Amino acid sequence: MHDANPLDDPTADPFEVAAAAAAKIAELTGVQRHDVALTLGSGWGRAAELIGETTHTLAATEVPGFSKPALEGHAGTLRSVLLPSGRRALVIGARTHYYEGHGVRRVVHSVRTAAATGATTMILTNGAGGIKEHWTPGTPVLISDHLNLTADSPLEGATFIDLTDLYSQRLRDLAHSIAPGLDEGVYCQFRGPHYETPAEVQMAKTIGGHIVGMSTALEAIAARQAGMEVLGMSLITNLAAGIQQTPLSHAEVIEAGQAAEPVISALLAKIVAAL
Ligand code: 8IG
Repeated sequence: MHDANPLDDPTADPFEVAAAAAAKIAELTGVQRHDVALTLGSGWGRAAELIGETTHTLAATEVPGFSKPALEGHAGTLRSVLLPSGRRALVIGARTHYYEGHGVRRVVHSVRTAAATGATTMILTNGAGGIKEHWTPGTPVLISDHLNLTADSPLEGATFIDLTDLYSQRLRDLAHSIAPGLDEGVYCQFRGPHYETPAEVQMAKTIGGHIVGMSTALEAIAARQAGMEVLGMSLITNLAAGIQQTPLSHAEVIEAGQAAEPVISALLAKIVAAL
């Protein structure tokens, strides 16, 4: 059994669905506008508690266009958080991955909804594999740029969007001012859900990639299209296939995420406080 999703109607306008979702969030929370939005991926969840006071928690399924979570441990919630500054954060704990096969409109719906609530800053986080050997599991890395290897785009038709400064230099400078040792890397989005072969990891390295993952690039493009400033951060939960000598396991990824969570969540909270 499944509920109809308005985004599955090919004649629907995805921006109208996002506007309807934002209106629903305003109705259910009484909060008319949000200033910043955060998508919290594996390992980053605790940041929601550290950035401010959660005043409302919605099941994503209450809001038009959102999908049921595909993965246990990916809480399907949207939270409205009151920041100490008085600003409002929308915390998205309901990511739809490209590999779920529902199409790119569903993948970027949360980002478009965030923009429709008024958010002008989009913080995208994820758990990912590292190509640089010194990135031990638990290392947070800023995303400096991306390679979109999905062969897809959230943009439809002749929509030409400049991506030169997609991962905002201003926000990366801000992050560095809070965590001077923070490393940066180019994020490679693969389709997944399989992890890469060692040869694919070598390809990613050769073409300039440092981080391998299955989200974020498509979301970042949609955020830029919506006019938002983007900050991207990866938690390296494993070294990419062939860089590490043992097979990758989902359990290992979850474990590394849990161990690093307090540290990286505190880091992210400091960044949000400085926005
Ligand atoms: I966590 O090694 C996590 N997500 N593509 N490769 C890809 N995605 C990931 C990986 C990884 N680790």
